[in-house]
Amino acid sequence: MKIAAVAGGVGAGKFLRGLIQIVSPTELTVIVNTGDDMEVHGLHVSPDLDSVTYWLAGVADRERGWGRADETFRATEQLREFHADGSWFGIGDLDLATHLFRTRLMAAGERLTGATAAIAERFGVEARLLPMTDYPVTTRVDAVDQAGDTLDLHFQEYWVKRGARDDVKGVRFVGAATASPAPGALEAIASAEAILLCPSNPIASIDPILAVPGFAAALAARRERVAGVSPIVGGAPLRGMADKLLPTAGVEVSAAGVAAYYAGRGLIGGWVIDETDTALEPRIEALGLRTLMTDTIMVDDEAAARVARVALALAVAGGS
Ligand code: FO1
Repeated sequence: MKIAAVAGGVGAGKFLRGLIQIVSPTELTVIVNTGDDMEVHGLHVSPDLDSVTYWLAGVADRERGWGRADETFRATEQLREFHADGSWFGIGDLDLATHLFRTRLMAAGERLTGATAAIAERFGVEARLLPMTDYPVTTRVDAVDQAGDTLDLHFQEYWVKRGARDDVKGVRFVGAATASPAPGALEAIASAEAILLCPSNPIASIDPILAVPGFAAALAARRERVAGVSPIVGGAPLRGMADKLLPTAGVEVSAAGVAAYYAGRGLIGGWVIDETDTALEPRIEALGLRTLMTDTIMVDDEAAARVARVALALAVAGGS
């Protein structure tokens, strides 16, 4: 069965690691957010692509969520002693090898799509990983600091450098309007029997993908076969900062709020929610969505496989 998945970083990685316990990874194409990509120390860093790669390869740090297991940060510690620009971003020593390899490939003329495929292949990842686009697209956060000054921040400056302490006024995806989907991405959505929207941050991870012309229409054309997993459980994000960003788009921080956010754009036919959100089911069904409930907390691969099985069943139940 051909499957396409639309993904951010850590939540998506955990979920996809579960998915490949129950389907052949060779059937899977993952379209990944690159709005968080950043140049640090002259290197092209793609946090969400790397998170998905590491989770699928079984080398992710399960506690931290991002980066590699058994990681050290000696190079970053040295860079901090140098007071190097960008050294607030904690690049692990093993992770550094990925960025060096990617940057070299791209300097030699490879596009991000080709570099991503090469990295995935080196990690033994059998799923096809695609960046959302080969064009530069950057997620910028318009914020106000405690002194009342306005800030225009790269997403990683907002999240990592400043610890999400600023008041967010809006999020923009610079470059998205003139970008094109990576080769093969729209075709993967068009030909999949099931399309899964991973439990990722709707504003920071999924919206950048939807901002690239073509993706929203491709999903809408297959909406009955698109099932999403709520990243919000009991009114709080599974992890990350969705609770801070959703209100900026006028979205209620609940499984029903995020369902409405996607359904209002005609993007999904099914929505998986956590058992603790049972009371929200009538509201979600009133949006015209099929729902299924399970324990969506992905404590291990087995739990993630259970969530993936439910999402897959919901997508396939959407018919042709
Ligand atoms: N997240 C942090 O909270 N602090 C870091 O220093 C940090 C470094 C980092 C390096 C490489 C990488 O692939 C991810 C990294 N992340 C770090 C995670 C990242 O900022 C976010 O989790 C994602 O961009 C959100 O999807």
